[in-house]
Amino acid sequence: MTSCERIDIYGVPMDLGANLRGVDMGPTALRIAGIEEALASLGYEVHDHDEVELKSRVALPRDSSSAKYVEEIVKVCGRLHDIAREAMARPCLPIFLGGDHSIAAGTIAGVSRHFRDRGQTLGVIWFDAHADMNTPETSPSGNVHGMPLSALIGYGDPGMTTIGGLAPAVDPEHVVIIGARDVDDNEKRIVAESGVTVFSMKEIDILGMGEVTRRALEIAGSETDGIHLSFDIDGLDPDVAPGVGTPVRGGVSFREAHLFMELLADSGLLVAMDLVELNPVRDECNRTAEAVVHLVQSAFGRAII
Ligand SMILES: [Mn+2]
Repeated sequence: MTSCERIDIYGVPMDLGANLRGVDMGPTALRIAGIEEALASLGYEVHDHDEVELKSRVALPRDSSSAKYVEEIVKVCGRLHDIAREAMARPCLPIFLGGDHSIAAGTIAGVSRHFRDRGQTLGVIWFDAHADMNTPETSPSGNVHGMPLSALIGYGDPGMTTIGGLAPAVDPEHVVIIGARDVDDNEKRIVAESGVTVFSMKEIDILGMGEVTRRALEIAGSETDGIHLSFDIDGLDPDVAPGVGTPVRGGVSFREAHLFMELLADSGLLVAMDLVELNPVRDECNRTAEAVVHLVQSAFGRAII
């Protein structure tokens, strides 16, 4: 189970960081798939705060810079920092429904700030097909959803790296990426020099998900006071999760993801979660959202026996 009996859900329908539109409908799809009821059925007190208000790209001038829409994204992330910090102090376990992955630059900064104010440390597990460690200089696309993790550890756009004012937001020593299989060439250099630990699909294949999760929990959880899971749905194999903007073949299977979530629940270390990059436009009758809700239940302690 988790550290808290209360779960607060926030929808963040932001698609400014992604290339394809549609992830702004992610929160709605997860609600239709029954995320609130699924968590309530496990005995949690669940509060849904509806959508965080933000501008869609329709309301903004077209941006084709090396970090598209970054000014607006930084504003939204600043608000998410405050929301996450307040939620942690409530106390509750916040779940942020994206939206594209750039929102994690705000949510994780806010959760980390809460811990730091108490002399504590936050670990991060970044479940993803990508490393999300580009900077405006290295990114081939300029899409900011490929930059939040590097921003959290101090690389990249000055607005993105200083959300909430305390930079870097997290210590790379306690950051683990799981499921990576598509890392840009220039991004590889940042990954290597940053000090984060990466368990790519190769390690998952060789070691098995059980051992990878055990090691990940050790790195993100043994010298920290809790783990923020930033779950990019594209980390799952496209056969399980077709409803994403950037599918990459050869991903984490349903069974592997279940095992990961169950072991995370067993650890008791989960303190906050992002569920991002769900794109209902690409989905088949909402089955990706339904699979995700099923997996989330495992992370919150639904046991087989
Ligand atoms: Mn991502």
